[in-house]
Amino acid sequence: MFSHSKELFEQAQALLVGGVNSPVRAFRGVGGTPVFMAKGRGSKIEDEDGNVFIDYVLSWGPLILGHAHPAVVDAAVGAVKDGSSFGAPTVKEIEMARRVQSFYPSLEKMRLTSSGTEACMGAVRAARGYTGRDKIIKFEGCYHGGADYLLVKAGSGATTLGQPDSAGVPASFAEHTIVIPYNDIHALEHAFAEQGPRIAALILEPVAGNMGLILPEPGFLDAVRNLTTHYNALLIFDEVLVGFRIRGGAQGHFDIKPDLTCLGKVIGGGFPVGCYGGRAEVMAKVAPEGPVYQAGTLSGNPVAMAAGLATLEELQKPGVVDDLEARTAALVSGLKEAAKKEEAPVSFSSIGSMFCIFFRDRQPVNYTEAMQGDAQRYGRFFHAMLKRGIYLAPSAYETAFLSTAHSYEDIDKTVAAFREALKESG
Ligand code: KE4
Repeated sequence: MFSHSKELFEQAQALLVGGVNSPVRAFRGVGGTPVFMAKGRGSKIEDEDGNVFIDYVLSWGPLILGHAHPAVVDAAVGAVKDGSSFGAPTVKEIEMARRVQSFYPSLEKMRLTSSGTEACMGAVRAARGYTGRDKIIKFEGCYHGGADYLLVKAGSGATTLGQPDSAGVPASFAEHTIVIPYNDIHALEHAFAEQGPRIAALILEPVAGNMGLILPEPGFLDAVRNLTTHYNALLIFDEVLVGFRIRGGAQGHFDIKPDLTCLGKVIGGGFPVGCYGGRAEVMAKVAPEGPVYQAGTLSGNPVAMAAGLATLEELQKPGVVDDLEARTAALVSGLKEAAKKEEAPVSFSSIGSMFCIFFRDRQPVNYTEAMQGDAQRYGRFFHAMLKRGIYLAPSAYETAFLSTAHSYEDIDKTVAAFREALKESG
């Protein structure tokens, strides 16, 4: 079933570290050989052996319209025919900023980048530049990309590989990073009581998607907002992963206004992208207006802007998000029913067009509880689903995504495969 992927993986490992260009793709969290993908269309993705899968990874979130959506393909091809990059301002960047602001009014001013990592780095640096303070608070299991001082108790691939604190990061680089458990208001109050006047910012995933999908407990985000305001620290919502997958964003859904927001993934339509922005007086600190330097050769790239604009345009059409969320809810309720019939020790979380299956009898509320899930069983389950044509994240610590291309037929097939895979992986 995967003979060509196996050959290709041999070749890849001779040249590319771990045979991949991002660790979580290496299947270390589930065992076996990574599947080399050849093409995608709609909800389906096809590997180099010709196997076709219903795709719930969707490039880790960006492909909210599914693979190769005609509007996105046309926009990107049209843009690249006029030149792929200029290193100069373009109209598309203004259009993207306007579109982003229509979804996220809290972004009074913004800066486009080429990755979520750069967006998070830019936001933290702007916060430090604006406040003149050094300390930042992050939460265990939240992942904000690859900046040294954020790779501390990080989720996603860092946790998948069992290295939430990366090697190669000098202790001095992380000494200003305060890490506390997600959803732990008491720990939050204590951290601020101890360090409040020195805290530049608190950065968090308002809905955590990198230790599985973990929702904020009632009152948690209010506490985060009240404490940052009280101590004049800035609140940064990292919505790189959940952005545009929850109506109004997590900030709209929970009605909490952050000072800065980080975005990415969806706004690039599958091309490299990131964005950070927020209060105008904070962003005024960023070069060339202010002294906080941040730059990028391909920032606001016209091809990524065209693909992202086509994506957002589709999302804003009447009924599209309603339908996407209805299909997500239908899938999750089908999975829950199947799990009940199998009396399997699994729990689920979902919001907007995302969901997560935990091999744990209760939904975790923080990193420690997420780590108590049965990761070995998830590995067996992952492969049982894979051979039934369902492609989930090759890690127990990620989030699954739907696209507008996922059909009710896909959903029925997924639920049927799920029931079989539960039995097989037991
Ligand atoms: P990128 O630098 O990968 O574009 O974005 C970093 C990032 C920042 N913030 C959040 C909340 C994120 O989820 C991410 C990246 N997400 C992971 C998957 N959960 C990317 C997949 C990978 O690393 O290969």
